[in-house]
Amino acid sequence: MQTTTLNVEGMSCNHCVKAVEGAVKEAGAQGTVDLGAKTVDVSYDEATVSLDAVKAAIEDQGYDIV
Ligand SMILES: [Cu+2]
Repeated sequence: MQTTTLNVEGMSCNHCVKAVEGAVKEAGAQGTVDLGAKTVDVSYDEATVSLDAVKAAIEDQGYDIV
């Protein structure tokens, strides 16, 4: 299991938390948003999930990874 922290701009409320965490989950990973820190802790199995796919899923929701 691989863990990484992404810095994500544009998250402002619980709807954003749900959108981002849901997108990460759909990409096959687990995400935990920290709204105050503007970060997403992502856990994933690098054998089956690519971090690029997780990032793309978040960006597809309209958020920017910085
Ligand atoms: Cu929001």
